[in-house]
Amino acid sequence: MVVNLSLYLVTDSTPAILGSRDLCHVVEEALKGGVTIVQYRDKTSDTGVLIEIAKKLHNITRKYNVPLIINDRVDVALASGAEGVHLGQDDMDIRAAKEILGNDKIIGISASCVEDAVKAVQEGADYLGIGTVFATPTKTNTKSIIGTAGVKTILDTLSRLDRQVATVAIGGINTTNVHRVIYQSAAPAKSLDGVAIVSAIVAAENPKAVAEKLNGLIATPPSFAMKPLAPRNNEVEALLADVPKVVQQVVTVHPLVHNMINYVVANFAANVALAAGISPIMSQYGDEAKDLSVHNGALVINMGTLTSSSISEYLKAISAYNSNGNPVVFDPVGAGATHIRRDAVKTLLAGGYFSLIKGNEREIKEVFQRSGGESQRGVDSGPSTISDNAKATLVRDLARRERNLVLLTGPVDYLSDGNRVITIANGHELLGRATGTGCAVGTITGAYLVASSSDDKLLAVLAGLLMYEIAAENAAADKDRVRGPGTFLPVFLDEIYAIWEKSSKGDHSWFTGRA
Ligand code: 3NM
Ligand code: MG
Repeated sequence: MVVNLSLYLVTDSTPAILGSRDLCHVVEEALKGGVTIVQYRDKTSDTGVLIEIAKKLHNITRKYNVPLIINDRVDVALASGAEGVHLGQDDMDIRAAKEILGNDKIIGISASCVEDAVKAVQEGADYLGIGTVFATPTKTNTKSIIGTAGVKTILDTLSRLDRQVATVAIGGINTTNVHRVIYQSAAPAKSLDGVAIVSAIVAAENPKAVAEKLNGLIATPPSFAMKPLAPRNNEVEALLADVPKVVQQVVTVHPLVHNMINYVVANFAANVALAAGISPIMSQYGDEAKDLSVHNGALVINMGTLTSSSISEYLKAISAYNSNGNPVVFDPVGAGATHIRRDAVKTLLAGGYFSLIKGNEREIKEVFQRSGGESQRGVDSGPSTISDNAKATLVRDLARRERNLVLLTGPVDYLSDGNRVITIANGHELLGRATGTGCAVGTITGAYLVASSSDDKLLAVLAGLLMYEIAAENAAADKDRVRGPGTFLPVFLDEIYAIWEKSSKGDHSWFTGRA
């Protein structure tokens, strides 16, 4: 049976989600909004009531030519004439269910790990519900939170089996994250066929409008989608040849960068931006992003001075920029320092798509572990000790998993789009002696991501980084004026400005032989 799983509604009759509304009415509204399959999930009602409601729901779903699936209860599915059942790992096994229901009914299975998923496919499941993607109040007794990375691992394994089955992801999916769930969970040879949703539709004030919105999002590719490019033979030379052109382009465009940046470095980052021909705005107020994101600008999330209200403000802003397809840079400052910051990293990675994640070695490691969900290995402790190779693998794996760019900064920087890994040895030791010099890289790279017209987003970040680090080298070389960190900073700004001045005239001499 061919079933359209693209927008899979799972019901919930509890007061916390349904409220005092009529379930049949909510389901019909959702069907009007374009839900493609409905599961009646009711863990508390008695059998008689279950069958009665299932029959009513079935009358409605039939009008819309949409299959009705019953959660857990093969008997209720049979009695109500529903098109199938959805079984958890602790419910009746597939073979027994098939014997009772016959072969033309749909059987869906919940899976939260590769083993469960493979077993279900081998036993003949028609589709899999993969989750829990994100922690959700709708189901708190979940086996594990697997994130989009966990979904991707399962899809990747399924893609190699002989028998192919359809899949939906479930858990905490809503209009703000549906795009990135579909995008980031896609394995090279297998993507989700849909998403399963409870509260975002059932608890909505207007279930029809939310279903319509979700449907529209599912049908259009995300505007932030990034295509990693295959490395060319002379990759590094080819990239470097384009760097001064990108710098010139940014200078011409004069892009806006919205910085949600820590208060220690806000002033310095704004000065760097101005010197580099970038228009900075510093705002911690998430709702302002709605207005700011309509301009062709970038957003920088720097959690250096996190407060109890920061996360919700960040999420509002990320959502606004994500829906416009404008770049968002994430600087997870001090990611592993406290449990609050570790949770913040998880929440932010679940809540939106980042075009670029930029951090030092410890921060990038932390992001890699946190965002993989509980199935990832534990947190490393102690000072940074990984080899050059391990750093290259880390940035490549994180970029591949998040389908974005990752920049690990240090004496040597590592930049990857998931295919290519570029190392950059430019810069100067004095950059590490003054605060804000790392954070300002977020502002610079955000500006370059939004202003570069190249399809190659890695090139954009590389150009911004090289401009910045060459300016630092130029400043440090000015021995007449620079005696240490204090005198370095103003000369550094002057050198950024000098590159701006040259680039605005099409003069690329600042770059020749410097990278
Ligand atoms: N099953 P919401 S998570 C019913 O992980 C259900 O198998 C899950 O609700 C699983 O869309 C879940 O409101 C609840 O987050 C999903
Ligand atoms: Mg169950």
